[in-house]
Amino acid sequence: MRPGIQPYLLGLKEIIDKKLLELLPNSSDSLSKLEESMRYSILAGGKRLRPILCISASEAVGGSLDKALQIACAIEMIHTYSLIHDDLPSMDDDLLRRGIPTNHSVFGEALAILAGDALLTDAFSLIAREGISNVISPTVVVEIIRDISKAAGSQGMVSGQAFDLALEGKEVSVELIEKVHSLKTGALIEASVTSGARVGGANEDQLLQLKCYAKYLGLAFQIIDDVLDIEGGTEIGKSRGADARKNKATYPALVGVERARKMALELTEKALLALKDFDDKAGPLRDLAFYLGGRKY
Ligand code: GRG
Repeated sequence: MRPGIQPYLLGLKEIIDKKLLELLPNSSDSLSKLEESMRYSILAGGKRLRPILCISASEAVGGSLDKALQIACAIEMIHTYSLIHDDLPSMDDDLLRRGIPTNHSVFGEALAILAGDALLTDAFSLIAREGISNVISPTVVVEIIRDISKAAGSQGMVSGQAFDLALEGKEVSVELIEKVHSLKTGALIEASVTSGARVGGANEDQLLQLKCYAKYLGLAFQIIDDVLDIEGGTEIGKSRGADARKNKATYPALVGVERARKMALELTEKALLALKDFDDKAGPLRDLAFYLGGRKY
């Protein structure tokens, strides 16, 4: 890993956190439990991987951080909604997320559902506003909305989650796991990269290459996530061993931890290869692939 990547990630995380705080609704009404519940999960932390990917993809094609920042934050809001809903009693029924009690354990199930709904909906409003104020061309904004809504909805993350729930306890093939992962996790990661690339002014070739990078990266990320569910320590911020307890179909459950790690490494190499035509501006994207392929949390 390039020595500068940690400060780069930390620096970006700080900028993203500050902007998220600014973008979240904050009425002076101290009774607004909904807003408190939204802030609780957003400010609980997280690696901010998707917004960082969005910004780094924009920079890789010559775009600026400032222009991509609001879109990047909107994607993090969509990701956080998915985590809140994923933890609900009717879904994974988890008590710990990002190292603290899950949203519904603190605010109750109804408010957790609403906080997720509000984060998802507000995110699209924030994206649209970038077009209205002409920070980004309205045509590009529409393309971004199309990419992100497809990735998050019934053709992406939501259907991946539905498959995931339906497959609990069933025997599945590696191909099927891959399909579920690419919908549940991969789609939003891909949209984070393409959105950033669009903001930065990517041409069609660059978009295709970055899509390819994101596809491999997303899969490697998910495989390592499954491995960490078995091997990770408290730093993973959620209850370890949850996949096995719920009889979830995962790579390490099917092919073993060692083979799963090897697969993640191979995918990381493919992700890097997809960037071969990019210059040094894609350095952070390359470093992110290395980092994710070997991450410990
Ligand atoms: C409820 C519509 C709906 C979707 C849920 C994203 C998701 C789909 C479920 C999360 C469950 C899970 C453990 C997925 C595997 C990989 C993943 C997305 C992990 C969480 O993302 P990170 O590691 O989390 O980027 P942080 O907290 O760092 O943002």
